[in-house]
Amino acid sequence: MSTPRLWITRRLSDATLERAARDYDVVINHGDLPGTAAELIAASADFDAIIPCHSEHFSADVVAQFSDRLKIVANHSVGVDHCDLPSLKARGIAVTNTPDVLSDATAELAMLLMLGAARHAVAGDRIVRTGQWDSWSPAFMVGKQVTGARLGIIGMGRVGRAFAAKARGFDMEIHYYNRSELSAEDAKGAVYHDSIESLLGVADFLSLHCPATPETTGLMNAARFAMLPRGAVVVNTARGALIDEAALLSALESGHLAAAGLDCFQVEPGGNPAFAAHDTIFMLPHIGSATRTTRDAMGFRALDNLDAFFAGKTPGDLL
Ligand code: 8YV
Repeated sequence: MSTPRLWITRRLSDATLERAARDYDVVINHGDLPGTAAELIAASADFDAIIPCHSEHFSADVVAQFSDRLKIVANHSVGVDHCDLPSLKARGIAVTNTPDVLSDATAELAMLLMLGAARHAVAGDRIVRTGQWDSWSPAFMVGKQVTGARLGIIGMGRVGRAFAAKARGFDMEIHYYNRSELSAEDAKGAVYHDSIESLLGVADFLSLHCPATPETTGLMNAARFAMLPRGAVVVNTARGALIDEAALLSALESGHLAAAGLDCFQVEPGGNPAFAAHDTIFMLPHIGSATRTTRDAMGFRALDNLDAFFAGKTPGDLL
């Protein structure tokens, strides 16, 4: 077989691009803008493989217009909610993702968001930075202690477990909801709840680590925010679709929730402008996996999947 033609839709890490150029007939989108529907459709006629990010949307409508040339979509992401998997499967297009390698980086960011939200990072930074720090008192910027508190995790997959591991370093009491109970070896003492409602009742801190699917869209709505203990802190490094943002805002404005730490939003890029007025919301722009180490590992994992596919083997992360 001649060298497969590969389209890389975004500027991945240098090491990834070098390896891709060594092994494939590769075209890289150095402009680094998200691939449009028209570009994806055109690429399906010119390339055997695409490495996209979550910024490219393989909707049913787009996939229906694909040519037969495209054989594999090797995602540079663990989340695949941007891909209509049944449509891609029906077209005989293989789809892979990059699990495991971003779990620690994402868990680190969840920890940053949890601590920052709990301890007034937004207002504290601004007051010092803008020269408005003109007084101090014992009652000043009193936050919520993480050490020893109860942490609820929804979705105890790889990232959820990595976050639990870091939270154990803060002596947190870990509770989780997952579709199935973990083995004792994986749970490491975390308490299983067989319903989200049961988990919410004990979650002084709540962190979301489940994928966005039709079932999890709007998972945290007004009724469920109300089930959290008063003064709870909510962290989301998974997907914006999991949270009803208007309900989150109401829960913060009413004082029922103390704070939120968000790396994901319903609208990305951009986020929710209504959040900007709230110091209780510590926000980052979807950078959970954005460390040098992890970007290389994600790119290499996507290339490992491609290499296996074009060698006639089953890619390790075939979905
Ligand atoms: C990535 C992510 O930054 O992997 C995912 O699902 O959401 C992020 O960690 C992004 O998808 C890179 O393509």
